[in-house]
Amino acid sequence: MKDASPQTIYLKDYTPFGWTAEEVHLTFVLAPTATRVRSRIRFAPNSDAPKQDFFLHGEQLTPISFAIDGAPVTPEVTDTGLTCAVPEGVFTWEAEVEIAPVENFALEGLYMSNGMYCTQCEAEGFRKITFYPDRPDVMSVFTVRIEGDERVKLSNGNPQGSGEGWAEWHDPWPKPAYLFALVAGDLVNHPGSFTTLSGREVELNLWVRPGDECKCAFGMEALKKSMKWDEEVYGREYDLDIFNIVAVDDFNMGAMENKGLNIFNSSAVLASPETATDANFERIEAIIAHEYFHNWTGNRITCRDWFQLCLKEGLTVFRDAQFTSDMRGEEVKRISDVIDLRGRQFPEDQGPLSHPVRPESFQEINNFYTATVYEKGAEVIGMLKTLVGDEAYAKALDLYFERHDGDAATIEDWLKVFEDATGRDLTQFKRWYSQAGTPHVAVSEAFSDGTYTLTLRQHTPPTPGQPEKAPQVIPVAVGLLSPNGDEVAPTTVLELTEAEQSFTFDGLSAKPVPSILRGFSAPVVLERESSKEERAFLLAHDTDSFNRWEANRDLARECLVAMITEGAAPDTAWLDGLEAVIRDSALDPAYRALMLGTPTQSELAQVLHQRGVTPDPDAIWTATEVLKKTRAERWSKLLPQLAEEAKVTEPYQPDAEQSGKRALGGAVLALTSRLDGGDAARTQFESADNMTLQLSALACLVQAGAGEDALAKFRAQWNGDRLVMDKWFALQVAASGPSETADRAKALTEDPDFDWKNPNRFRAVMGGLAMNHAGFHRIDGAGYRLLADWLIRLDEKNPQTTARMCSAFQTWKRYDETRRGMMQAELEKIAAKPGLSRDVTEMVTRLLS
Ligand code: 0A1
Ligand code: ZN
Repeated sequence: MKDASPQTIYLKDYTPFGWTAEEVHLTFVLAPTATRVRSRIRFAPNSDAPKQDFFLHGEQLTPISFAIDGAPVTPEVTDTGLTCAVPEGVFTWEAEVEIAPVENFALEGLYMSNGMYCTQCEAEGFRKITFYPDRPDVMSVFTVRIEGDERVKLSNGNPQGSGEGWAEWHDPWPKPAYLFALVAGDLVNHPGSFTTLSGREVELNLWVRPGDECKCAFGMEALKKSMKWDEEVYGREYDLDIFNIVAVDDFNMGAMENKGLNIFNSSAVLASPETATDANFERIEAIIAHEYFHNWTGNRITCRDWFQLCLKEGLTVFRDAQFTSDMRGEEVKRISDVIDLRGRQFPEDQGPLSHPVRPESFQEINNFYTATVYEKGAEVIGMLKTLVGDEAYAKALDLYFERHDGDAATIEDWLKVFEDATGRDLTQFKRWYSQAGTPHVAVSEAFSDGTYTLTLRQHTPPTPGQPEKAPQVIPVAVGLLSPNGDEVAPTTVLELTEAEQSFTFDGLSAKPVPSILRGFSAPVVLERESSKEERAFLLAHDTDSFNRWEANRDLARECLVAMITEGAAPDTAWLDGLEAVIRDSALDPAYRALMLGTPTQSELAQVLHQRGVTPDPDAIWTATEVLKKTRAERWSKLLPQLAEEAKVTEPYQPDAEQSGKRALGGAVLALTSRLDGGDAARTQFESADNMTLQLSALACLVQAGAGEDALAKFRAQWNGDRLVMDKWFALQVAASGPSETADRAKALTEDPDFDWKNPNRFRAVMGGLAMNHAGFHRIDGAGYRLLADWLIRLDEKNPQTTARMCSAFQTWKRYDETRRGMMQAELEKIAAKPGLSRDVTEMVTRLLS
């Protein structure tokens, strides 16, 4: 597995492939240990490319035979591919190879999950299936024949014929190899259909293992809603006769947008009220939309090379966020996305793994499916839309689809479309793609003679390989409120382009209160000295619901920081201000639930670090606990009232309205459990008829140290359900107290159901450990050791999932000497492991740099 000297690949070195692949014919003769793959490809010289040797990627393939124009040839085969002498003009390449899907635990290429064959080819998995120019700019029309006894045999495109033991598929749309897919197994389907805007009937199928049929209805509806939304909002119609989705249990990521044959981690598609939570339903709806939207942003227009990954991912995340906003409410979606961005992308951007939205070099592309490429990539598109306006955005997108349909495009192409559609020069804006790091925007203000002046200063701290940063274009949405709470200046977008710039507002009768960065108009850290009173004022009066929430978050953060660093008591003035909001039954329960959330412990660690204070995980945990207890006691009368308001009397629906109520109810129950030792939670656990209520009650019981019998009951009830059992594993680690987290996690790894080769199960325990801040950072290093030992073990089977989980150590440098030393030692231990994969080698090298 070890690559002796992993190679670094650079964006600047891009050269096109010397041939085009005119058409591709593949035949699979399936067998678990000896699948035969025959390929027949017509290659033609590519006049746009420099002269080069004919090289095809190929890894872990057993060659059987090769021929060119029907005559056998003997290429030179290495660990990474082959070279071969080829004729001058057009020629037909044929190869036969053998692979062993049942031995493939990396879950890349063709592998088996519960006896079913499936593939994962993004980013570079196709080279584990056959020899091929496995790069996204080589697009071809694929015809696929599958031979095997499995009842269901699927590939991309439209079915072309089938008979006893075989099936053929033809995909008329040229595509890169990373979008190839094959599935074969004894699956059952949940059917549906969709009529497109132009009246074409599309057959829809959701394929699952027998027994999972009852978990399909929601996913199917989500698919139909996505298809309709993309027609209505982006004018994009589906382009094949059939759309298949398959659920598999063993999958490294959430899902994959293979043309006409999306493959999903079963956790990202299967749901029923009894087995999935509201959050699961919402995630499923978003992922189904995301994969479907890729059909245009990713498949019809793909990426020239993997450096352009954000071209498809940033845009598709942006589109799926728009979809969720439309389905479930804009304000709640925006707040949730910002919480997620700060929780995952900010730490990445502020540590050793920081990289630009469009990286310029990599060793293993799988390591760049990151929050920066995805979520910051989506933020960049949001800023572009804010800067040019909605109409111009729509015009630019139309032009993008018109100009680049069928292309493997670049970020330059994308920005050019906006320049051409709007006449705007985006040279400076492009820095968002090339400069890593989170910009900080400092605010100062002045008021005289009715003129209010806001001065904004931007500064981006250095990141690996980028010591100096140039100013970026930052859209700062600002509104002004008068001291009595009226809005005296509605939201305007200030364009900060210089290192320092002032903006004035005239004709004001009194010094206003500014509401800055409304809707989180840019992914930056806002630095502003403002009084508690002013924040409390915004919490009570801001007309921008995001900033109203943000004011509360700021107050919560300041309160906790004061408790941690000065031993201060909780800020009761803030708690009273918050109480007024929580009591306001005119406000959406989901919004009120978000208001009840507090900054996570890792977010607090980040804030302290930014202020030059070494975070102490135990002190952070204690302060968070004290605050929760204080709130519970202070609001003891209010809680039953809120619980009543949060009750849902209608039959379960995972819609925004009911989910919002249950979210509020869950937050209230968590506080109530601090007072009653878990009595209310036990009642809810016993009577729950849906997973949202059952699981939130169980979490409260475990958290209160009273969950053992409930855990046993839960296990007995759900033993046969893999997805629910993942929750059972995850919750115990996530909800345990800091002193016992690592021991819990260790004990769970000894459980007979800890199937560590299954990424969902591995993540349930090890991800739970890494996310339990104080538990992971236990001062004796037990958390670090346990995780590192398991990462070393998993790497032998599944480098991709291992490498992703190494990011648990990405903040190691911010802690005290003892913890820092222990984390460094664990990272060095991983790095020293003989035979370490290229994926993990790159991650630990970057982490240690
Ligand atoms: N393109 C998919 C995610 C994905 C990426 C890589 C994978 O394997 C390395 C698998 C899936 C998406 O954005 O949904
Ligand atoms: Zn995607």
